Amino acid sequence: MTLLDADDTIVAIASPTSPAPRGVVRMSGNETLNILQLMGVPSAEIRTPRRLATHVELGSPLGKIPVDAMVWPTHRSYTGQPSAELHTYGSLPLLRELVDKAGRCGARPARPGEYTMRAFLAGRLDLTQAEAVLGVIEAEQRGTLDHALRQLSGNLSQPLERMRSTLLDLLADVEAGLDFVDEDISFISDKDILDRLSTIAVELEQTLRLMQNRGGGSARITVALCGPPNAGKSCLINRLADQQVAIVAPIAGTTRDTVTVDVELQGNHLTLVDTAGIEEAETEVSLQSQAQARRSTSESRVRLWCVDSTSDEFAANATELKELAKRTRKPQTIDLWIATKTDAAINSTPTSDPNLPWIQCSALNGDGIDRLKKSICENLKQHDAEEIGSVVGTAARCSQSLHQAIAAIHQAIQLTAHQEGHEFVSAELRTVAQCLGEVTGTVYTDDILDRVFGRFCIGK
Ligand SMILES: Nc1nc2c(ncn2[C@@H]2O[C@H](COP(=O)(O)OP(=O)(O)OP(=O)(O)O)[C@@H](O)[C@H]2O)c(=O)[nH]1
Ligand SMILES: [Mg+2]
Repeated sequence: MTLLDADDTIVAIASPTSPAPRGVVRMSGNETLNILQLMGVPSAEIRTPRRLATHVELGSPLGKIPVDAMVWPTHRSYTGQPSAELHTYGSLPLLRELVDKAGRCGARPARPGEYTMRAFLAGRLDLTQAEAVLGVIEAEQRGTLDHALRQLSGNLSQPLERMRSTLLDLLADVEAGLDFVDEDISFISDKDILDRLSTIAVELEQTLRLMQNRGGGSARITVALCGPPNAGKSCLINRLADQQVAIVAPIAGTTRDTVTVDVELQGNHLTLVDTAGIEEAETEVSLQSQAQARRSTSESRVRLWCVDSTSDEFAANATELKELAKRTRKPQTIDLWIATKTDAAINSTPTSDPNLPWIQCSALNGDGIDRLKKSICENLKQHDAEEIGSVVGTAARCSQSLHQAIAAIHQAIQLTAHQEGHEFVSAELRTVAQCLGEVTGTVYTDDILDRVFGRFCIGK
């Protein structure tokens, strides 16, 4: 993709290629209005954004088809160019005919991501936001979608731009001094440089970490059910999945292999994992199933720690599990505490540890199950809201630039600390500014644009 043909008028089908009641053909470029006019859409006189109910003649055998044309006649549009959308029946052959007709009237077929690239070139979006558009299109679950939307609203580029701006101020101060080196005038002290650099370094490292956390963000979220044997884990997974996926029996040690099932809870695509009850392994089979259970427990994003509320050992089990949870939790882990079988609890459920907010439920009669589902979703949402994060593509593209920026900033810190001369410091700062600019797209090359927009589908 080169920037030179950003003035051509482009056309493409913008709706999914699967059958749908409505389909959309999108056009962008300076010739949009003329091309529409040639297609029979009376647009020559349009001066402000307008919706027209009209027809386009596609010739025999299709004839005249009704089209809703949305027209943006000036640069005040998504792409920063005159543009239009033709909405009609969602039939793919018909939409292709419409594109062909636009082609015969002077438009050329759009390449992947070309609309979003034009929005970027027009300054409507920065590069991380352009990638967020792709993130929104590709999002399969609520959390990923929320991330993409936050990135689209600038939550990643704004802090990076702020850091870059702080850095450019610093660079200006350092370079101002270079002209007066002979007179021994300094505009900024080494201590001041070090303080400002350290602050940016910390922020950059944090941004990189958060970005990488999100690296696997498109994978399904796993929710493990764990706890002692006979706690009611298998019964609970069946209830949550609304189907019989795991064997339930009164014998402790029923579940050996982990059992998984995919479910959707309020827009979250989750994989539930039933695990073997935690116990001392005495046989080879038990050794293996305990190892599997441990792996699932430590790798899962959400852990439902199940404790039998009818058991005399409730308190002891809870204490033990709490220790285990603490030892195995990662920064992203969500631990929820489930008191099971409440339908059969004789007294009110013992909740011996006031630090653990127990969710009381019965897989048998369904009590508390909705509360549990809600709690899983709310916790996921709250955790996601706390992350800056980025869409997966941005993380992959930008990690290298951020690594380079961090290396250069540390180099600048070393040079300053050893009083090596501000001209060397300024060269490193320029590298940092360049790398940060590449992330947001303030500094870009055809190659970067190819990498970003080449992953889009045509019509976006
Ligand atoms: N009353 C009542 N009994 C339950 C409930 N949930 C499970 N049970 C019973 O508890 C016993 C054990 O249930 P499971 O779901 O197999 O327990 P588990 O935790 O998977 O056990 P392991 O696979 O051995 O680790 C079975 O007899 C279930 O019928 C519940 O909510 N209420
Ligand atoms: Mg089981």
